[in-house]
Amino acid sequence: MPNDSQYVEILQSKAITEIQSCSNLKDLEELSHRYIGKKGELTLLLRSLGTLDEKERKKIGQKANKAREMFEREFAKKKQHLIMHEFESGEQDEWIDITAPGAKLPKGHLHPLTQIQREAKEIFQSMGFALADGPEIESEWYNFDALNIPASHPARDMWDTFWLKEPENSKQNLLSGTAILKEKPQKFLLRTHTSPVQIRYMEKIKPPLRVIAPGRIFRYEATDARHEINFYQLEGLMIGKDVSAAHFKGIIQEFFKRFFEKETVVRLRPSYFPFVEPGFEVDMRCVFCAGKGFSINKEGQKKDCSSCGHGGWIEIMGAGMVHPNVLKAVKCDPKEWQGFAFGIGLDRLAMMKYKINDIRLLYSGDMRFLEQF
Ligand code: FA5
Repeated sequence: MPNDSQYVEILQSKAITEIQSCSNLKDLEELSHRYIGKKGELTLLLRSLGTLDEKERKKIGQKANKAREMFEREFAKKKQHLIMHEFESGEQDEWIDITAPGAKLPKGHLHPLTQIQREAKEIFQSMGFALADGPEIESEWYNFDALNIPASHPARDMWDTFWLKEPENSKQNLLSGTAILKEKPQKFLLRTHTSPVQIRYMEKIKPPLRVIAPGRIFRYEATDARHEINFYQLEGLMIGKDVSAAHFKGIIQEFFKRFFEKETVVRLRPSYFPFVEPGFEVDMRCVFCAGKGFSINKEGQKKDCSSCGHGGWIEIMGAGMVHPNVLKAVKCDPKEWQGFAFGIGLDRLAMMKYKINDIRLLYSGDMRFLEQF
């Protein structure tokens, strides 16, 4: 294919002339196929750019892109004109064939995150967990203080927070709450995790208890393939006289098995969260690179796996044994009661289940992506 500048100009002028002299919609659509269809002349020209050296590619590439843009503009203009013309001159069919089979209406479906949340809820509910909910606008007390993270605690930096402006009359708080809320004017924020629901639930329900609380949360942080500023977690809490970390392991293994419908490779590693002691994080082996941290592309080149940040594992949840101070905050005696809590990243579960390699796709609203679920 000739690909010098002159050829681009000739092609552009030929295409525009043909559009302008087109007299009906059918011929116009054919022109679209001929120039910008899969094997169209402009498409092939753009594809052949890769064979040129860098300088030529840049020069001819710019011209070819402009030619395509101009084609699309002229095409849209002409189409509008022809539609109006056909409508005005009554050329459009004015009768309806009532015997023709009806066109199928496009059917919507639930967003993959809603599907994931429902599946996870059902599994935990079948294991006897109750369901709870909490507000997305949360007070500093529930989100931090009651979870053993007082104002001066360095762990507050673990959650980059969207703080809200203080209400004018802070006594008329948006949220009802504990005695402490009533005594002390509160700062408000977009909750950074679902853990405050632990406190809200234990204020109302006394142990023994087991509960889950799925919901939306917010973090003021940079996004990448694994991080969003707005995402979903599912909190879990189980309190009893002798609930141990072994119970946690058993329940979570059973959850994974039922959720992924196969054995999955997970690992527990020690971690720190102020509201549990000891604390751990649960990682799942990356399904994109099978734990290698890289993949080999068609050309045989090694490519770092961006989904797991090259580590081979994806962090799915934080967990641990509920800290005595958290139990004390809800007037529950830690000498009598103990238990575990966990917070699962639902988006990460969706990524692993459906092999979605970038979390941002879940929030893109792109129908080509969403229609696959
Ligand atoms: C917490 O949010 C703790 N509240 C979890 C917890 C609950 C620990 C109960 C102990 C007891 P963390 O910040 O690690 O922890 O988040 C938990 C999970 O949310 C992570 O494992 C990950 O799966 C997911 N997650 C965290 N940050 C993001 C993000 N920016 N985008 C998407 N998912 C995220």
